[in-house]
Amino acid sequence: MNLRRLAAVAALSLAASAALAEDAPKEIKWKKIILTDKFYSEGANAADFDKDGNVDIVYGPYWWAGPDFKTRHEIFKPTGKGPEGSWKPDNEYSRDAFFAFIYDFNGDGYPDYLVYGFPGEAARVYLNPGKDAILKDMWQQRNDDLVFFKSASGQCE
Ligand SMILES: [Ca+2]
Ligand SMILES: [Ca+2]
Repeated sequence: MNLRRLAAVAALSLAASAALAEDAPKEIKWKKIILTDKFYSEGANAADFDKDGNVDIVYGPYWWAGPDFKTRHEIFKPTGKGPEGSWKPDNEYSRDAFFAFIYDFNGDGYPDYLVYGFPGEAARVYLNPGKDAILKDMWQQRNDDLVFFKSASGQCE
């Protein structure tokens, strides 16, 4: 990239940052919502899984529908030895859902769920079944022929 182009990109970045700063709310408010009192995962994530325009939350084997997050839906059976398949929060790690990532792996427009188990355990992809089937907890586990990511050269990562 030549210096003139680099300067133009930097100027655009600064202008965009300034515009965003002017539109940013002056006061950020937080609302604490407790999804569950059980320990299922070290990570959580958010996406509009049912495409109703409201952000939903995924945490371990479940997702909660926004905007009130009161309805819990199962993606997979939790495997912890604690109550309702949970893990002991004081001396266990979640072995089946350590990290949670969201990506549309099959390109159907619905966000899918990539969950990493505890280091050394399996990572799994759960495909979002779509608007009608998602409320029936019909997520499909897939580990076979999905091409996860390609680099700019077309190589699978
Ligand atoms: Ca939603
Ligand atoms: Ca998808």
